[in-house]
Formats: sequence, structure tokens, C-alpha cells
Amino acid sequence: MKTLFALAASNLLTAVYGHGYLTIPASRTRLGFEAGIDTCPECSILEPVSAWPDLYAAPVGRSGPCGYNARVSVDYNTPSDNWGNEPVVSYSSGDIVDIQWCVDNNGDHGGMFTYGICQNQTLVDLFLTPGYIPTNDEKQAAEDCFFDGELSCLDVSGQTCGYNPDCASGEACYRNDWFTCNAFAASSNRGCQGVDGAALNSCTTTISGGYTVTKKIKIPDYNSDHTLLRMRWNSFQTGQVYLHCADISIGGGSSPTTTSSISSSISSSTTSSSSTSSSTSSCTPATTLPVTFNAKITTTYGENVYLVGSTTQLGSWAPSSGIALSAAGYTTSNPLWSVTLNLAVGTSFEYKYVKKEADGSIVWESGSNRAYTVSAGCTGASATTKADTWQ
Ligand SMILES: *[C@@H]1O[C@H](CO)[C@@H](O)[C@H](O)[C@H]1NC(C)=O
Ligand SMILES: [Cu+2]
Repeated sequence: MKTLFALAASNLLTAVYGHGYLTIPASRTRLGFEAGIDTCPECSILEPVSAWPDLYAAPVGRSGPCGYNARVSVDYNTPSDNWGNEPVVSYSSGDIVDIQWCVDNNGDHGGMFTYGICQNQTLVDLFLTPGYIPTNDEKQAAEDCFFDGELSCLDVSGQTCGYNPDCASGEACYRNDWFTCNAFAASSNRGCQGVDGAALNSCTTTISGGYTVTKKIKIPDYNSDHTLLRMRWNSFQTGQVYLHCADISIGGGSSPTTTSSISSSISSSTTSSSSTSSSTSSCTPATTLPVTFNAKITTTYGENVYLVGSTTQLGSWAPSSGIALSAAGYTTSNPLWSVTLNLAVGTSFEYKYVKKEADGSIVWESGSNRAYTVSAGCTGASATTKADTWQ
């Protein structure tokens, strides 16, 4: 692993120009490029951020789920004359469809990519309202919702799932090397061997020519006359995340279509923030506070997950004394293991997740220890959430 990182760092100087963007369905970025507004569609980048190995760590900031291209000062989180006013494609619930993005030849930085559909129309509507640019908080809330609605590669039966985060570290499908050509761990797998094995210029980029990267997704059981498909690529080699949206519609689902106006969502968020501030005025500082650890960890039947850490409460690094997590919220598309602990305010500790196999053996996470500090709060505060992904 060390060697790989050293190699990646030395490539950095020559590979900083790469990048990619969602092409099928036509993303807002692609439409901006085709309209002549965006001169480098593959350059819409959230950077510098921690993009690896915790795929969920980096806040989306101004980039939002749909991307902000700083080169041309275009925010794709709001509709314009050329994108966002209507769906570019209609899907039906249960459809298996090809989704494609285009990576530039000069720097397909490896890592993982994922697609999501946020099933909260109130949130998505913020991104469909002409003239309205969502706040950074709204962008983050939507991104969290896209993570909740992550479309698992494994939902498409028979699909090879390398490069997708629903494969856990250690599984054969867990891949983070070059998507297409010139693998950066080069000696044995140099050449076009990646996701599509596609030819140079099989899609359009403005820097060095693009290669297509295609995967199938399964459209979820959901209805919306106008919603968004979000692509997120976490680069392995650089501190970069690529975010893009396409406007789509989905029919045929069993859940009812809901519509709500932007004004109602804004006034409800104003109401909730004012009620929060009024409750803050009667704050009794808490000595312990609840913290919910939400860990995305793909497991097989018979495997269980424990949190083990540096404090006695967390088992003093002995897996046999660790805290068991619950799989009550676990689904294929969202492999969630969860536990809520009451922790002493001000405590700092380190921890890791372990998998306990059916035969009792223990598998530790790789990487460095995770760290957490319990910050101060009021008595009765609801749990703080710590989102983690198996590393
Ligand atoms: C949808 O998002 C809004 C705005 O964040 C939130 O108030 C509402 O509770 C969410 N609805 C559901 C069903 O999660
Ligand atoms: Cu790049």
C-alpha cells in the first residue's frame, strides 16, 4: 500500500489535468458544454478534499451534488436556459439502464464512483427551481440524501462490480486502480483493461481525449415527474471529488408522487432553525451525550460487526469486549451497521470496526485508527451521527 501511494504521489505532477463527467444520461455539465457555456466539462471539481478511503467524509460545499465549475463560475445546482428545466430521459421503476461517464486520458485518477437518487422531492425541488441557488447546507442535505439513495452495483445481477463502493475493502470487487488505460500499479495490468476497455475518444473531453466508463444501475421503486440522478467519483490519486447531476423522471413505482413548493420548504426550515435556537436558550450542559455510529460495511450472512476502541467502554482494543452494532437498517444498497452510545462529553478516543466471522475469527479494518471527540452539548440533545465506511 505504501508503494502505491508513493507512486501515486509521483504521478500527481503529470496527472493533475485528468478528470471526468457524467455523459449518459446527459448531465447538466454535458449540456452546459454542448451549449458552449462550459469550456471544460471534466473540470468541475470539489477540491482539495479528503476523497479516499472514506468516500463519505468530504462535505460537498459549494460544489453541491450537481457540481460547480470554478473555471467558468457555473453552478450546476440550479437550472438554467440550457439544463435543469425538464428531464432528459424517462425511466421506469425496476429498469436496468446503462449509465456512462467520460474520463480524460491524462488522469483517470482511480478510486470509486457511485450513483444516487434522492427520494426526498422537497430537497430535490431546491435544485429544480429557476433562479434559486441552494445554500451549502441545502446542498449537503441533498448530498446526504443521495447517499441514502445510493444505487448499489450489486442490485444489477450478473454485473461486474469493480470500482463501486458497495464492494467492501478485501472483496475481489473492491477496486481503486485505473479505470481504463495505463494502470498506475503498472507492471502487470498496463493497457486498456478497465471498466469498458474503450478506445481513446470514445467520449469527449477537452484535455487529452476521453474513455467511456459504463455501469448499469437499477432504477428504484419510486415516482417523480422530475428528479435528479447524481454521479459522484472519489479520486484515489488526488484530493478530488467529481459531482454531476442529470435531470430524469421515474414512473411506475409504488410510492406516491409528492410535490411541494420551494416556499413551503424554505419556511419550514426557517421554523425549525428558530425552534432550535429557542431551545438552546434553556441549555443545561450534558455530562454524557448520545453518538450514533453509522458504518457502511458490506457483510455476508453470519458476519457481525463490532466497534472496538481505546477506552474501557469500547473494550480497550480487545475485540471480544467491543460493542456490537445492529444490522437493523441494513439493505443491499445501504449496508448500514449502527449503534448509539452514551459517551462522556470531552472524551477523545480512537477506534476501529471489526468483523466477527461465523467461525469466531476477527477481521480488522485496514488503515489508521479512527478518532472521535465528544463535543459539548445540552442535556436531552438528540444523537450526533458519525458516518463511517469500512476501510
Ligand atoms: C425531506 O427534506 C426536508 C428538508 O431537509 C426535511 O425537512 C424532510 O423531513 C425530509 N422528508 C423526509 C421524508 O425525509
Ligand atoms: Cu483530475
